[in-house]
Amino acid sequence: MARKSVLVLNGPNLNMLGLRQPEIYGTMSLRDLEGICVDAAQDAGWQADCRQSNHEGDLVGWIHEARTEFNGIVINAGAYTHTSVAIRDAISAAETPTIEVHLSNIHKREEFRHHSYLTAVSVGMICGLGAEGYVLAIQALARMAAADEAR
Ligand code: CA2
Repeated sequence: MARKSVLVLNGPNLNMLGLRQPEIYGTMSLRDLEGICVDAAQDAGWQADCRQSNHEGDLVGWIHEARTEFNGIVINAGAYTHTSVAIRDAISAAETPTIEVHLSNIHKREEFRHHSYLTAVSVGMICGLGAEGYVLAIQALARMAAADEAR
């Protein structure tokens, strides 16, 4: 039987991880973060496909792809979290369990970061735990899928 797979999406500017603002986002690079996600998926018996884009349309297209190609989505949409009805609608249309993650605690930061368009269409949201949030999101998707299958 084919391994289940999770699509891990990172949005705008997350390619800068480890290069700037370590006091907010830590010292880990995007490549390191993606490696951690691949390992977490593997530990859960899944595989992870990690992608990053600075363009909203790329993220929308990949979310559409998840409808038929992936068993779950982990998404850090970066600043699009706070602006993008298009990404929200794509998550709704994908009908694929989605967990929103943020490296920083968006509720401890500027007011404009407190609202997310994505939380209401996601299974849940994890913020403020750095890379650990991605690991927990992958583990949660795997456990939920296993529980669904056992029913
Ligand atoms: O905390 C998060 O993960 C965010 O999604 C990160 C976004 C921000 O707009 C959200 O409010 C919260 C920004 C990502 C920018 O990443 C950088 C990383 C290193 C250096 C500069 C930017």
